[in-house]
Amino acid sequence: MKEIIKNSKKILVTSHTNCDQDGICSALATKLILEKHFPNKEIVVNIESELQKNISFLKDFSKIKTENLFEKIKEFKPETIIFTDSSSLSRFTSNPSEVKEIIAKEKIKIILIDHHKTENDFKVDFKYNNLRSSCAEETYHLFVKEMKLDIDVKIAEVIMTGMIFDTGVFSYKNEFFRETANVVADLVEMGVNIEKILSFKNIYKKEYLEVFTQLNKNLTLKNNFCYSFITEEFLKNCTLTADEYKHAYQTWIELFLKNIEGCKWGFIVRAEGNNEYFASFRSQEGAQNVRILAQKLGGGGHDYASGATLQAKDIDSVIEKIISFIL
Ligand SMILES: [Mn+2]
Repeated sequence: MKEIIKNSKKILVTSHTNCDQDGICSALATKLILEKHFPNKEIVVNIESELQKNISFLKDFSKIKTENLFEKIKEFKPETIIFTDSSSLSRFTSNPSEVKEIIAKEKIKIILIDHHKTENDFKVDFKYNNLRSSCAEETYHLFVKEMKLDIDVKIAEVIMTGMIFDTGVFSYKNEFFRETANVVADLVEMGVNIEKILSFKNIYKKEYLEVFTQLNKNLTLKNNFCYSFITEEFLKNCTLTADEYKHAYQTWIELFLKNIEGCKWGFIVRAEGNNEYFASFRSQEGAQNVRILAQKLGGGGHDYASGATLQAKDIDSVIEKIISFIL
């Protein structure tokens, strides 16, 4: 790894499309650490994706490029490309075959830093993956613990942000929790303020409350589950962008859908336009396998978080159909 870096003047760091905070943070941390220790190298982060704006407070976030990856490689001519947070090439670009070709033709060295279980589907020269709970945490172990490259509080903040987002604020199951906790302790000791990061994570536009109101108003409680819906009419008058709208109803789902007293699971149906509806299901562990339910409706997902797209004449008939599968 050190040899590859030493022998490269130009390094391109990238992460996956539809990029989440951990993808952005692992790429950004990689760039910042290398820049700090190899100041004579030219290092660029380019992610072929829209970027999550709620982490724009991080150092050098505004320097991240979002161009087509293949075009960027042609223009920048890197000797090394570092991929983070995914192991399949088609997740990094809409032109995977062209990217593969130019890598082979220009003999570009490839470094992969990931934490997912999937095997890489493209040739790499160095791979770092210990199945940790976030890719940001992998970058900490690789660069700080193994390569002994020290970091400052700004870089520590980038790493902590990736960790916070990918672990559901340290609530998801984590086989290496003690390791994760040790990294958190290191970063806090360096001066990272967790409360500050959370204040950016939990920021809502005023209009989100209208989505909440719609879902609160339409909430129906049954024996042990609940459901709600967002009508076509509401969607038509909604001024939020598609991303904001999604963030709004997802926030409501996270806060309430399986957490209403007496209701351990539930679903919401939302109109998507053109007689299309989407149903999201959530359940507390052990209450209801909502994957099976979603599969019956032509969808899928996990045992306790799933979804399905349905065609129907109106929202009432969608809800009726779902309830007929439950009872
Ligand atoms: Mn990740």
